[in-house]
Amino acid sequence: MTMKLFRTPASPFVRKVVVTILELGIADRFEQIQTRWPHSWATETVPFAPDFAAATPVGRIPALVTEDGMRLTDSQVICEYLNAEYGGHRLLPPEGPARWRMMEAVAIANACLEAQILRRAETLRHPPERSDAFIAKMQARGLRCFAALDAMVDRFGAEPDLAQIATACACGFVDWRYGHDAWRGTAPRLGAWYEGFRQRPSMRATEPAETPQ
Ligand SMILES: N[C@@H](CCC(=O)N[C@@H](CS)C(=O)NCC(=O)O)C(=O)O
Repeated sequence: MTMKLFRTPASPFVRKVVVTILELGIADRFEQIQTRWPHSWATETVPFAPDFAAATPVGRIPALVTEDGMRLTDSQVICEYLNAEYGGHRLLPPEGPARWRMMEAVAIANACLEAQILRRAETLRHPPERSDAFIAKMQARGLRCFAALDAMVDRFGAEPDLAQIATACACGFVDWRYGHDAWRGTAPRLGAWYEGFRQRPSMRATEPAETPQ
């Protein structure tokens, strides 16, 4: 039985999961199901296809239904599940100081992604509801996260791991959605590292594109 992954091409959280799948070499175990999101997703509950509604009570992507029917609804949980059950913990150690050092970067990269998506949702609102102050707050949070990740680049190893994957997806999303953000100015070493990591086949195969509405 295959696992079902609900996805869109725009979501950086989905991208984290798909890059993880490709790096683990387990793509043949998944059926990837596209979901549709009209721009009103930013403020309203949009109609869900029945299979997506059955897969997640949260109504967000990524959502995974495992081979034994478990429903996992968060990209970090999904990546850790795949790493543990199908990857022999190759992308994140199961315990010990090395795990927590990696998780320190993972948490910052995930917060950076969250700020980018909250900013996107706010941008999709129409004036006068849209708050430029909130958008600026999310932009500033993202830039602080990039600066913090810049200071962690030295610990990234030659082999990919979940910290690098989450970080690269944050860099990729900001370039795609907010190309005018000067994040490389505050994070030059991260920018240089990303130029290498983005050439990996897993990253090239998951370049973001607009979500079907
Ligand atoms: N913490 C969650 C965040 C997932 C998330 O925010 N997904 C967005 C797309 S990038 C979504 O589905 N938004 C729809 C909504 O909030 O209604 C994760 O890591 O999976």
